[in-house]
Amino acid sequence: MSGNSKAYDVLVEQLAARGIDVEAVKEKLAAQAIETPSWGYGDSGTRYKVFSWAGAARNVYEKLDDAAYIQRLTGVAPSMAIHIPWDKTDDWSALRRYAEDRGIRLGAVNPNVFQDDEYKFGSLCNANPGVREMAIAHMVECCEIMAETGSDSLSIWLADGTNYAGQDDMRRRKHALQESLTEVYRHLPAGGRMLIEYKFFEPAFYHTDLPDWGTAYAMSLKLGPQAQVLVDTGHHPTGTNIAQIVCFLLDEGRLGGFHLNGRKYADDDLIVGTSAPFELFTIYMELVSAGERARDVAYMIDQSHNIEPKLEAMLQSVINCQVAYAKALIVNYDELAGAQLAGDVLGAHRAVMMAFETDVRPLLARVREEKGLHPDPIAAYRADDYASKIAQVRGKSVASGGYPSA
Ligand code: PSV
Ligand code: MN
Repeated sequence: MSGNSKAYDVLVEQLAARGIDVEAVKEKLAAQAIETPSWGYGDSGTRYKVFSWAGAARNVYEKLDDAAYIQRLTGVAPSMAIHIPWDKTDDWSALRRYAEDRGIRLGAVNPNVFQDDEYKFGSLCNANPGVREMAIAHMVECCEIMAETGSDSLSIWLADGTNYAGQDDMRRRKHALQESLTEVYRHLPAGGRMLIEYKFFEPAFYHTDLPDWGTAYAMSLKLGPQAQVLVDTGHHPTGTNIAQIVCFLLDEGRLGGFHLNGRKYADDDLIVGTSAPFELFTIYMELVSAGERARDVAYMIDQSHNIEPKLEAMLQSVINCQVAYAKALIVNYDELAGAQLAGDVLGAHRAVMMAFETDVRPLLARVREEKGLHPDPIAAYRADDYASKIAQVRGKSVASGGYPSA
Protein backbone atom coordinates (compact mmCIF):
# COMPACT_ATOMS: atom_id res chain seq x y z
CA MET A 1 0.00 0.00 0.00
CA SER A 2 1.67 3.13 -1.14
CA GLY A 3 0.42 6.43 -2.48
CA ASN A 4 1.72 8.02 -5.63
CA SER A 5 4.97 9.41 -4.24
CA LYS A 6 5.94 11.20 -7.48
CA ALA A 7 2.68 13.18 -7.44
CA TYR A 8 3.25 13.90 -3.76
CA ASP A 9 6.80 15.18 -4.37
CA VAL A 10 5.64 17.45 -7.20
CA LEU A 11 2.84 18.83 -5.05
CA VAL A 12 5.13 19.48 -2.08
CA GLU A 13 7.49 21.37 -4.35
CA GLN A 14 4.65 23.50 -5.77
CA LEU A 15 3.27 24.26 -2.33
CA ALA A 16 6.66 25.14 -0.91
CA ALA A 17 7.18 27.52 -3.84
CA ARG A 18 3.88 29.14 -2.92
CA GLY A 19 5.11 29.65 0.63
CA ILE A 20 3.00 26.92 2.23
CA ASP A 21 4.37 25.04 5.24
CA VAL A 22 3.48 21.52 4.09
CA GLU A 23 4.36 19.79 7.37
CA ALA A 24 2.08 22.16 9.31
CA VAL A 25 -0.72 21.48 6.82
CA LYS A 26 -0.23 17.72 7.21
CA GLU A 27 -0.39 17.98 10.97
CA LYS A 28 -3.71 19.81 10.77
CA LEU A 29 -5.09 17.27 8.31
CA ALA A 30 -4.05 14.41 10.57
CA ALA A 31 -5.92 16.04 13.46
CA GLN A 32 -9.16 16.66 11.54
CA ALA A 33 -12.29 15.18 13.15
CA ILE A 34 -15.69 14.61 11.58
CA GLU A 35 -18.57 13.06 13.50
CA THR A 36 -20.84 10.66 11.66
CA PRO A 37 -24.57 10.32 12.48
CA SER A 38 -26.13 7.13 13.79
CA TRP A 39 -29.11 7.78 11.50
CA GLY A 40 -26.88 7.61 8.44
CA TYR A 41 -26.27 3.90 9.05
CA GLY A 42 -29.87 2.73 9.34
CA ASP A 43 -32.46 2.54 6.59
CA SER A 44 -33.83 5.90 5.54
CA GLY A 45 -35.36 7.44 2.51
CA THR A 46 -37.72 10.04 1.21
CA ARG A 47 -41.40 10.41 2.00
CA TYR A 48 -42.06 8.54 -1.24
CA LYS A 49 -40.13 5.39 -0.55
CA VAL A 50 -37.56 3.82 1.71
CA PHE A 51 -35.46 1.39 -0.34
CA SER A 52 -34.11 -1.03 2.19
CA TRP A 53 -30.39 -1.64 1.99
CA ALA A 54 -28.95 -5.06 2.71
CA GLY A 55 -26.69 -4.52 5.69
CA ALA A 56 -28.35 -1.41 7.09
CA ALA A 57 -27.73 -1.21 10.83
CA ARG A 58 -30.70 -2.45 12.83
CA ASN A 59 -29.82 -1.04 16.23
CA VAL A 60 -27.45 1.38 17.91
CA TYR A 61 -24.78 -1.29 18.44
CA GLU A 62 -24.64 -2.06 14.73
CA LYS A 63 -24.55 1.66 14.01
CA LEU A 64 -21.50 1.91 16.25
CA ASP A 65 -19.89 -1.02 14.41
CA ASP A 66 -20.33 0.88 11.16
CA ALA A 67 -19.13 4.20 12.56
CA ALA A 68 -16.05 2.41 13.92
CA TYR A 69 -15.46 0.92 10.49
CA ILE A 70 -15.55 4.39 8.89
CA GLN A 71 -13.06 5.51 11.54
CA ARG A 72 -10.79 2.52 10.81
CA LEU A 73 -10.73 3.43 7.12
CA THR A 74 -10.35 7.20 7.45
CA GLY A 75 -8.79 7.87 10.85
CA VAL A 76 -10.70 11.17 11.06
CA ALA A 77 -14.19 10.05 12.16
CA PRO A 78 -13.71 9.38 15.88
CA SER A 79 -17.28 9.81 17.12
CA MET A 80 -20.91 9.06 16.32
CA ALA A 81 -23.86 11.35 17.07
CA ILE A 82 -26.95 9.75 18.57
CA HIS A 83 -30.63 10.61 18.15
CA ILE A 84 -32.99 9.97 21.05
CA PRO A 85 -35.25 7.96 21.22
CA TRP A 86 -34.06 6.26 17.99
CA ASP A 87 -30.84 5.16 19.73
CA LYS A 88 -32.19 4.79 23.23
CA THR A 89 -30.77 2.01 25.36
CA ASP A 90 -31.26 1.05 28.99
CA ASP A 91 -27.54 0.82 29.67
CA TRP A 92 -25.62 3.89 28.57
CA SER A 93 -22.37 2.91 30.22
CA ALA A 94 -22.43 -0.40 28.33
CA LEU A 95 -22.99 1.48 25.09
CA ARG A 96 -20.22 3.91 25.91
CA ARG A 97 -17.84 1.01 26.60
CA TYR A 98 -18.91 -0.71 23.38
CA ALA A 99 -17.96 2.42 21.43
CA GLU A 100 -14.67 2.87 23.26
CA ASP A 101 -13.72 -0.78 22.73
CA ARG A 102 -14.06 -0.08 19.00
CA GLY A 103 -11.93 3.04 19.08
CA ILE A 104 -14.68 5.65 18.88
CA ARG A 105 -16.89 7.61 21.26
CA LEU A 106 -20.47 8.78 21.48
CA GLY A 107 -20.89 12.33 20.21
CA ALA A 108 -23.67 14.90 20.14
CA VAL A 109 -26.99 13.92 21.68
CA ASN A 110 -29.91 14.92 19.43
CA PRO A 111 -33.31 15.10 21.13
CA ASN A 112 -36.28 14.23 18.97
CA VAL A 113 -39.29 16.47 19.55
CA PHE A 114 -40.93 15.95 16.20
CA GLN A 115 -42.26 12.44 15.88
CA ASP A 116 -44.80 12.07 18.68
CA ASP A 117 -48.47 12.86 18.07
CA GLU A 118 -48.37 15.46 20.82
CA TYR A 119 -45.99 17.57 18.70
CA LYS A 120 -48.46 18.16 15.88
CA PHE A 121 -48.52 21.90 16.69
CA GLY A 122 -44.94 22.12 17.88
CA SER A 123 -42.82 21.21 20.89
CA LEU A 124 -41.06 23.95 22.85
CA CYS A 125 -43.33 26.56 21.22
CA ASN A 126 -46.60 24.65 21.50
CA ALA A 127 -49.57 26.66 22.85
CA ASN A 128 -50.29 23.79 25.22
CA PRO A 129 -48.07 24.03 28.33
CA GLY A 130 -48.36 20.27 28.87
CA VAL A 131 -46.73 19.60 25.49
CA ARG A 132 -44.03 22.17 26.16
CA GLU A 133 -43.28 20.43 29.45
CA MET A 134 -43.13 17.06 27.68
CA ALA A 135 -40.58 18.44 25.19
CA ILE A 136 -38.53 20.07 27.96
CA ALA A 137 -38.55 16.83 29.95
CA HIS A 138 -37.27 14.95 26.91
CA MET A 139 -34.45 17.44 26.47
CA VAL A 140 -33.58 17.26 30.16
CA GLU A 141 -33.39 13.47 29.78
CA CYS A 142 -30.99 14.06 26.87
CA CYS A 143 -28.84 16.24 29.16
CA GLU A 144 -28.66 13.27 31.54
CA ILE A 145 -27.70 11.02 28.63
CA MET A 146 -24.90 13.48 27.82
CA ALA A 147 -23.53 13.04 31.32
CA GLU A 148 -23.72 9.25 31.04
CA THR A 149 -22.20 8.99 27.58
CA GLY A 150 -19.54 11.65 28.09
CA SER A 151 -20.99 13.79 25.31
CA ASP A 152 -20.45 17.55 25.43
CA SER A 153 -23.18 18.63 23.01
CA LEU A 154 -26.94 18.78 23.12
CA SER A 155 -27.86 19.38 19.48
CA ILE A 156 -31.33 20.86 19.23
CA TRP A 157 -33.47 21.10 16.14
CA LEU A 158 -37.19 21.87 16.32
CA ALA A 159 -39.83 21.09 13.74
CA ASP A 160 -41.89 23.92 15.28
CA GLY A 161 -43.69 26.33 13.03
CA THR A 162 -47.00 26.96 11.30
CA ASN A 163 -48.43 26.36 7.85
CA TYR A 164 -50.82 29.29 7.50
CA ALA A 165 -50.86 32.98 8.30
CA GLY A 166 -52.71 33.46 11.54
CA GLN A 167 -52.46 29.79 12.55
CA ASP A 168 -50.70 30.76 15.77
CA ASP A 169 -49.26 33.80 17.49
CA MET A 170 -45.62 34.07 16.48
CA ARG A 171 -44.81 36.44 19.36
CA ARG A 172 -46.25 34.08 21.96
CA ARG A 173 -44.30 31.24 20.38
CA LYS A 174 -41.08 33.28 20.52
CA HIS A 175 -41.57 33.82 24.25
CA ALA A 176 -42.34 30.14 24.80
CA LEU A 177 -39.21 29.19 22.89
CA GLN A 178 -37.00 31.39 25.02
CA GLU A 179 -38.58 30.20 28.29
CA SER A 180 -38.34 26.53 27.31
CA LEU A 181 -34.75 26.76 26.11
CA THR A 182 -33.80 28.60 29.31
CA GLU A 183 -35.18 25.70 31.31
CA VAL A 184 -33.27 23.13 29.24
CA TYR A 185 -30.08 25.20 29.38
CA ARG A 186 -30.12 25.00 33.19
CA HIS A 187 -29.79 21.23 32.92
CA LEU A 188 -26.73 21.08 30.69
CA PRO A 189 -24.02 19.02 32.38
CA ALA A 190 -20.84 20.85 33.41
CA GLY A 191 -18.82 21.69 30.32
CA GLY A 192 -21.75 20.80 28.09
CA ARG A 193 -23.11 23.08 25.42
CA MET A 194 -26.35 23.58 23.60
CA LEU A 195 -26.17 23.74 19.81
CA ILE A 196 -29.17 25.53 18.30
CA GLU A 197 -29.97 24.50 14.74
CA TYR A 198 -32.14 26.62 12.48
CA LYS A 199 -34.07 25.82 9.33
CA PHE A 200 -36.31 28.10 7.33
CA PHE A 201 -38.88 25.54 6.24
CA GLU A 202 -40.12 21.97 6.62
CA PRO A 203 -42.16 20.40 8.03
CA ALA A 204 -43.76 23.82 8.62
CA PHE A 205 -43.98 26.04 5.57
CA TYR A 206 -45.47 29.41 6.56
CA HIS A 207 -43.03 30.10 9.37
CA THR A 208 -40.61 28.18 11.52
CA ASP A 209 -39.79 29.33 15.04
CA LEU A 210 -36.03 29.15 14.44
CA PRO A 211 -35.80 30.07 10.76
CA ASP A 212 -32.29 31.44 10.43
CA TRP A 213 -28.87 31.97 12.00
CA GLY A 214 -29.87 35.42 13.29
CA THR A 215 -32.74 34.00 15.34
CA ALA A 216 -30.58 31.14 16.65
CA TYR A 217 -27.82 33.64 17.46
CA ALA A 218 -30.23 35.96 19.31
CA MET A 219 -31.47 32.97 21.36
CA SER A 220 -27.92 31.91 22.16
CA LEU A 221 -27.13 35.41 23.46
CA LYS A 222 -30.17 35.33 25.73
CA LEU A 223 -29.28 31.89 27.08
CA GLY A 224 -25.59 32.27 27.86
CA PRO A 225 -22.11 31.28 26.72
CA GLN A 226 -22.85 27.55 26.59
CA ALA A 227 -25.40 28.15 23.83
CA GLN A 228 -24.12 28.32 20.28
CA VAL A 229 -25.46 28.14 16.76
CA LEU A 230 -25.39 25.02 14.61
CA VAL A 231 -25.20 25.57 10.86
CA ASP A 232 -26.77 22.77 8.83
CA THR A 233 -25.52 23.41 5.30
CA GLY A 234 -28.85 22.20 3.89
CA HIS A 235 -31.01 24.66 5.80
CA HIS A 236 -30.69 27.86 3.77
CA PRO A 237 -32.53 29.33 0.82
CA THR A 238 -30.75 29.00 -2.51
CA GLY A 239 -27.98 31.52 -2.97
CA THR A 240 -27.32 32.15 0.73
CA ASN A 241 -23.66 32.85 1.44
CA ILE A 242 -23.03 30.27 4.16
CA ALA A 243 -19.35 31.22 4.42
CA GLN A 244 -20.39 34.69 5.52
CA ILE A 245 -22.68 33.27 8.21
CA VAL A 246 -19.80 31.09 9.40
CA CYS A 247 -17.49 34.11 9.42
CA PHE A 248 -19.90 36.20 11.50
CA LEU A 249 -20.66 33.49 14.04
CA LEU A 250 -17.01 32.56 14.45
CA ASP A 251 -16.06 36.14 15.00
CA GLU A 252 -18.75 36.47 17.66
CA GLY A 253 -17.66 33.23 19.34
CA ARG A 254 -21.04 31.60 18.73
CA LEU A 255 -20.39 29.02 16.06
CA GLY A 256 -20.98 25.70 17.80
CA GLY A 257 -20.88 23.32 14.91
CA PHE A 258 -22.07 22.04 11.59
CA HIS A 259 -24.42 19.55 10.12
CA LEU A 260 -22.71 18.88 6.84
CA ASN A 261 -24.59 17.69 3.80
CA GLY A 262 -25.12 18.55 0.16
CA ARG A 263 -27.99 20.72 -0.96
CA LYS A 264 -29.12 21.58 -4.45
CA TYR A 265 -32.77 22.48 -3.90
CA ALA A 266 -34.02 21.99 -0.37
CA ASP A 267 -32.85 19.99 2.64
CA ASP A 268 -31.64 17.29 0.27
CA ASP A 269 -29.31 15.55 2.77
CA LEU A 270 -27.05 14.42 -0.08
CA ILE A 271 -23.34 13.73 0.24
CA VAL A 272 -21.57 16.89 1.39
CA GLY A 273 -19.36 18.53 -1.19
CA THR A 274 -21.02 16.93 -4.20
CA SER A 275 -23.26 19.63 -5.64
CA ALA A 276 -21.35 22.58 -4.16
CA PRO A 277 -17.69 21.71 -3.52
CA PHE A 278 -16.67 25.35 -3.89
CA GLU A 279 -19.12 26.42 -1.20
CA LEU A 280 -17.72 23.80 1.16
CA PHE A 281 -14.22 25.06 0.44
CA THR A 282 -15.18 28.69 1.18
CA ILE A 283 -16.72 27.57 4.47
CA TYR A 284 -13.48 25.81 5.41
CA MET A 285 -11.51 28.91 4.40
CA GLU A 286 -13.38 30.92 7.02
CA LEU A 287 -12.67 28.23 9.59
CA VAL A 288 -8.98 28.06 8.76
CA SER A 289 -8.49 31.82 8.67
CA ALA A 290 -10.30 32.20 12.02
CA GLY A 291 -7.51 30.15 13.64
CA GLU A 292 -8.03 29.54 17.36
CA ARG A 293 -11.56 30.96 17.28
CA ALA A 294 -12.59 27.82 15.39
CA ARG A 295 -10.99 25.47 17.92
CA ASP A 296 -14.17 24.05 19.44
CA VAL A 297 -16.33 23.85 16.35
CA ALA A 298 -18.01 20.44 15.99
CA TYR A 299 -18.12 18.97 12.48
CA MET A 300 -20.97 16.55 12.12
CA ILE A 301 -22.40 14.93 9.05
CA ASP A 302 -26.20 14.98 8.84
CA GLN A 303 -27.19 12.88 5.87
CA SER A 304 -29.58 10.08 5.15
CA HIS A 305 -28.77 8.12 2.05
CA ASN A 306 -31.61 6.84 0.01
CA ILE A 307 -30.30 5.10 -3.11
CA GLU A 308 -26.54 5.02 -2.56
CA PRO A 309 -24.67 2.38 -0.52
CA LYS A 310 -24.60 3.74 2.99
CA LEU A 311 -21.04 3.06 4.06
CA GLU A 312 -19.50 4.17 0.80
CA ALA A 313 -21.62 7.34 0.95
CA MET A 314 -20.41 8.05 4.47
CA LEU A 315 -16.82 7.46 3.42
CA GLN A 316 -17.22 9.79 0.46
CA SER A 317 -18.66 12.45 2.77
CA VAL A 318 -15.71 12.26 5.13
CA ILE A 319 -13.27 12.35 2.20
CA ASN A 320 -14.99 15.40 0.68
CA CYS A 321 -14.56 17.23 3.98
CA GLN A 322 -10.88 16.27 3.99
CA VAL A 323 -10.44 17.61 0.48
CA ALA A 324 -12.20 20.90 1.25
CA TYR A 325 -10.18 21.36 4.43
CA ALA A 326 -6.90 20.54 2.68
CA LYS A 327 -7.64 23.10 -0.03
CA ALA A 328 -8.49 25.73 2.56
CA LEU A 329 -5.23 24.99 4.39
CA ILE A 330 -3.12 25.65 1.30
CA VAL A 331 -4.49 29.11 0.62
CA ASN A 332 -1.69 31.63 1.02
CA TYR A 333 -3.52 33.91 3.45
CA ASP A 334 -0.70 36.50 3.51
CA GLU A 335 -0.80 36.84 -0.24
CA LEU A 336 -4.58 37.02 -0.08
CA ALA A 337 -4.52 39.78 2.56
CA GLY A 338 -1.95 41.71 0.52
CA ALA A 339 -4.13 41.60 -2.59
CA GLN A 340 -7.20 42.58 -0.56
CA LEU A 341 -5.48 45.59 0.99
CA ALA A 342 -4.16 46.66 -2.41
CA GLY A 343 -7.67 46.51 -3.85
CA ASP A 344 -6.48 43.85 -6.28
CA VAL A 345 -9.87 42.23 -6.85
CA LEU A 346 -8.77 39.52 -9.23
CA GLY A 347 -5.40 38.96 -7.61
CA ALA A 348 -7.26 38.15 -4.37
CA HIS A 349 -9.69 35.90 -6.18
CA ARG A 350 -6.83 34.09 -7.93
CA ALA A 351 -5.09 33.46 -4.60
CA VAL A 352 -8.25 31.63 -3.53
CA MET A 353 -8.68 29.77 -6.81
CA MET A 354 -5.05 28.70 -6.83
CA ALA A 355 -5.77 26.61 -3.74
CA PHE A 356 -9.19 25.41 -4.87
CA GLU A 357 -7.86 24.19 -8.20
CA THR A 358 -4.96 22.29 -6.66
CA ASP A 359 -5.29 18.50 -6.59
CA VAL A 360 -4.73 17.73 -2.90
CA ARG A 361 -5.29 13.98 -3.17
CA PRO A 362 -1.57 13.06 -3.03
CA LEU A 363 -1.24 15.10 0.16
CA LEU A 364 -4.20 13.34 1.79
CA ALA A 365 -2.91 9.95 0.64
CA ARG A 366 0.39 10.69 2.36
CA VAL A 367 -1.29 11.85 5.57
CA ARG A 368 -3.27 8.59 5.64
CA GLU A 369 -0.20 6.46 5.00
CA GLU A 370 1.65 8.17 7.78
CA LYS A 371 -1.22 7.15 10.07
CA GLY A 372 -0.85 3.56 8.87
CA LEU A 373 -4.00 3.72 6.78
CA HIS A 374 -4.70 2.83 3.17
CA PRO A 375 -4.06 5.94 1.02
CA ASP A 376 -7.44 5.55 -0.67
CA PRO A 377 -10.29 4.66 1.74
CA ILE A 378 -12.76 4.01 -1.09
CA ALA A 379 -10.41 1.50 -2.71
CA ALA A 380 -9.86 -0.11 0.69
CA TYR A 381 -13.62 -0.33 1.24
CA ARG A 382 -14.25 -1.81 -2.20
CA ALA A 383 -11.55 -4.42 -1.73
CA ASP A 384 -12.86 -5.32 1.72
CA ASP A 385 -15.67 -7.73 2.61
CA TYR A 386 -17.16 -5.71 5.49
CA ALA A 387 -20.18 -4.59 3.43
CA SER A 388 -20.93 -8.05 2.07
CA LYS A 389 -20.54 -9.58 5.53
CA ILE A 390 -22.98 -7.21 7.19
CA ALA A 391 -25.37 -7.70 4.26
CA GLN A 392 -25.32 -11.43 5.03
CA VAL A 393 -25.58 -11.12 8.77
CA ARG A 394 -28.10 -8.29 8.98
CA GLY A 395 -30.03 -8.91 5.77
CA LYS A 396 -32.65 -6.49 4.50
CA SER A 397 -35.31 -4.96 6.66
CA VAL A 398 -38.91 -5.29 5.55
CA ALA A 399 -39.24 -2.59 2.91
CA SER A 400 -41.23 0.36 4.00
CA GLY A 401 -43.14 2.67 1.77
CA GLY A 402 -43.30 6.41 1.87
CA TYR A 403 -46.65 7.88 2.72
CA PRO A 404 -49.57 5.53 2.11
CA SER A 405 -50.78 5.38 -1.48
CA ALA A 406 -54.36 6.39 -2.29
C1 PSV B 1 -33.74 18.44 10.36
O1 PSV B 1 -33.96 18.51 8.98
C2 PSV B 1 -32.37 17.89 10.67
O2 PSV B 1 -31.39 18.55 9.94
C3 PSV B 1 -32.09 17.92 12.14
O3 PSV B 1 -30.73 18.05 12.40
C4 PSV B 1 -32.56 16.59 12.60
O4 PSV B 1 -32.08 16.19 13.84
C5 PSV B 1 -32.07 15.71 11.47
O5 PSV B 1 -32.30 16.51 10.31
C6 PSV B 1 -32.78 14.41 11.40
O6 PSV B 1 -32.37 13.71 10.26
MN1 MN C 1 -29.41 18.89 10.70
